[in-house]
Amino acid sequence: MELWFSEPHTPNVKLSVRVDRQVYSGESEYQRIDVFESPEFGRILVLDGYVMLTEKDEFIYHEMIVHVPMAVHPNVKKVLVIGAGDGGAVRELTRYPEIERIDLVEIDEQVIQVCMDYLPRISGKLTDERVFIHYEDGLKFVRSREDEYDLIIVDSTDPFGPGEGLFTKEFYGNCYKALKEDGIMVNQHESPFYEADATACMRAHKRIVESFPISRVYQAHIPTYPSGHWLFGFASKRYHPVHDLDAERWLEKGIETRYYTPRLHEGAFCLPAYVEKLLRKVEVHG
Ligand code: AG3
Repeated sequence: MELWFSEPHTPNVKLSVRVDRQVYSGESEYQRIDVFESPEFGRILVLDGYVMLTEKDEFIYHEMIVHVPMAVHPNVKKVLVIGAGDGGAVRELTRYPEIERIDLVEIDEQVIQVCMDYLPRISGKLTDERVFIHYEDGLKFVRSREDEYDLIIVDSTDPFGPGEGLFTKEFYGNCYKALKEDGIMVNQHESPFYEADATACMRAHKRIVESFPISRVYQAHIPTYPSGHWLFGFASKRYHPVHDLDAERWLEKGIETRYYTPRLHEGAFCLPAYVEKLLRKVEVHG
């Protein structure tokens, strides 16, 4: 008997991955949570039917969402991570000894529990003593913060369901306020390729451009996400993502990576013409 997990990427396209077994299935207060074991991608975390990560390609996403801002900002001490109950972004952050405190805000306690139980290679650093977990809505959490963080990482789900509020103008404005005067916000920015994703992408970009003086988009290749072509947003009050990249300083830290390099960092901000055009549309016409 063959078992397959499928995620529809559009009404006409789906990604199917052969699975050996379903390791976990449950319904939390917020969403359905599934974990599968697969021969090609290892364990797969699925929320409400959407692939959040697989053991095989999660390093690409987590390295790109963390090391890009870390190689730009010269002095990150306090970080806020929103969403990302799987702990992947936190794992990459804990590799920097200079970081003193990481606040992780995840609305769904059950996601953290399931990842601790079934995805230890990803969630393993959630127990680091610098990590403080808050089971709260990220939207509400940032409302009351001011001038507090050097870096905010928004590692949300897609812009529907529990993650919807993390794509609003109000949320980005509050992130701006919660950042110190030279703070950086990085967010997962959806894919530019299929129409519905591209619309979400443009909407998010428009709101970020309106909230931050510096706002650029960068890309990575993530095989299990829709189209495999994924974007991230880099928004900042002072630092430019490429001009202020300090490759030497980052290399001296001796952090071993499998995807990120400072050379790739520069290249990641060079976008395909159709993506530039898409983004320019909302930049110019407000
Ligand atoms: N968060 C973004 C996942 C988006 C994937 N979308 C989809 N499969 N339709 C990933 C969380 C990893 N820490």
